Amino acid sequence: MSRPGPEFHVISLFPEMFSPASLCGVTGKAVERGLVGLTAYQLRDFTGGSIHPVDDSPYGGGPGMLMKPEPVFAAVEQVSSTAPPGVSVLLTPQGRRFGQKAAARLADEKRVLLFCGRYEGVDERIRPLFDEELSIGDYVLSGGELAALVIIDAVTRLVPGALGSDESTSHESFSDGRLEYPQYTRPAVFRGEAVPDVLLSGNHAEIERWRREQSERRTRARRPDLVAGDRSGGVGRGEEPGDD
Ligand code: 4H4
Repeated sequence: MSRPGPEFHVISLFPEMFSPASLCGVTGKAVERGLVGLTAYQLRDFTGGSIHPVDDSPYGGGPGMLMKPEPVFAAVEQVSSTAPPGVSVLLTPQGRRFGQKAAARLADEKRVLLFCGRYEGVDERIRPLFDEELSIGDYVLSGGELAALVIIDAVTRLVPGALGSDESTSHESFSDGRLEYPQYTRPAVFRGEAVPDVLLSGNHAEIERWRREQSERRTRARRPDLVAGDRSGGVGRGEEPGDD
């Protein structure tokens, strides 16, 4: 069955985090309507039996545990062999920063495999298994599952039909490398603050001009890095820094 969006295949120690009930709103509806696919796999099912652990202590000492390579290879190789061709992503703080451009790129994929790390990270020999490593930000989570949910949501809302017919992502923040302009709804005056007159004028050319100007002003004030085209985000495997 061809669908407008990708099949997401998530490998995790907590696949229950990806149950339809967890995906509310736009993303949950998109899964229910078959616009995107979502299958979550329990990593422990790929250990060859309950006596085999998914983690072990690091060689050379150090805090915490690492994810062992065997179950990860078994899981990724089996899932990749049964799914359509696509991209495999390791979620880690050490990955390239995930951004709107990456969301648009992944939305065009037939299949997106997301591996959710846990513990203190993964055995280094696991990394080459993946096409790319992505991070949702410079902080350390307890697991990659929340990062996977962020990516699934950001990608799914870009899939044609996922948003209501009268909604579009073209005016949204980051869609053109700029932050969205200020928006207002009724009432026209709230606690003494009025909606800008231009938005009530019905003059669409003036409204468009005002919105472009406000978007530029807000971006310069809050995210000068976007204006300068600065790509100082996370760093991928030996590639130029920056989100994509
Ligand atoms: C991986 C924690 C690696 C620590 C993890 C390390 C993120 C993130 C995340 C569970 C896993 C953490 N995933 N964006 N941020 N030893 N995942 O924090 O490299 O510091 O995507 S380590």
